[in-house]
Amino acid sequence: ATLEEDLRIALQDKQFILHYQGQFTSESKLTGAEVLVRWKHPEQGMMSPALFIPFAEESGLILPIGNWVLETACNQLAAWGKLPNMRKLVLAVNVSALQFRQPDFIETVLAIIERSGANPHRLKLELTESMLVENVDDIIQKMLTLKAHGLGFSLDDFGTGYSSLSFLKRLPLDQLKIDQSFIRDVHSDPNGAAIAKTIVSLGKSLGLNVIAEGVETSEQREFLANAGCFAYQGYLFSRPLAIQDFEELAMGAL
Ligand code: G
Ligand code: G
Ligand code: MN
Ligand code: NA
Repeated sequence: ATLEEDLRIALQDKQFILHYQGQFTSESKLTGAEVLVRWKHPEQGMMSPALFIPFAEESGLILPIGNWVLETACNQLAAWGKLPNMRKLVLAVNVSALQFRQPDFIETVLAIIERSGANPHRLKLELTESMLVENVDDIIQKMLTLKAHGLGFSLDDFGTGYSSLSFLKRLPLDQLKIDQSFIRDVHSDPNGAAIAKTIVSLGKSLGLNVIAEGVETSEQREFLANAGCFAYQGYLFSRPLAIQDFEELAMGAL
């Protein structure tokens, strides 16, 4: 079978699952998670989205897959809404360019939220710079509409694209996510360290929350804290976890 056929079957047979990677404050308090899709392939085992998302984007299958991800994340949020330890957690969902560009993107997102009963204030959408360069006014309008319903926006992989500062300033973002390539270099490369520091202060001067991604060592964490970054995601804190493991983590059992 072709990859496209396999992906269609995967959708039908519910072969996708979500993993949850915690996001933490400088006091190591859990504030939420990024939702990361995996494909439980019947023959090849757990398959990374890095392998199938690009193809899903090309074939358009990212639309039903993306809807499934959003719906599953929203159902989770709705279930957590009833649990004291979980109800403040925010879920960050990756949105691909093709999804965001759909004329009915807003209606689709709002319908999923409505159906699930999730609190929209607990939902954050992760966008990347490359998807925001065309039709900027239209993009801003879409973001504003969803923000009016309570959703937040994070700019993923920040620093790897080509955003100008004036462009960044126009976007109604809530958060910048420093790309892990800069975090990795913080102690090996003075330029990496300078870039990470610059992104933190840039984000702050734009009034945005800044989160560092791919934090693996306590040295990196310390460097970031000194630079004024107080939100972290990375293996030092937690790997992406299956739902049961993530819930245990959130309940303080891990
Ligand atoms: O989870 P990580 O292991 O390997 O993810 C690899 C890539 O796949 C990352 O770039 C991540 O943003 C992307 N990704 C993970 N989950 C989703 C998803 O639900 N939708 C989209 N569009 N991308 C995702
Ligand atoms: O592109 P995006 O930023 O959405 O994808 C996040 C990716 O980063 C996922 O593939 C996730 O598994 C990976 N990731 C998260 N934390 C770490 C980390 O501490 N180290 C490394 N190497 N990868 C990480
Ligand atoms: Mn992401
Ligand atoms: Na990222």
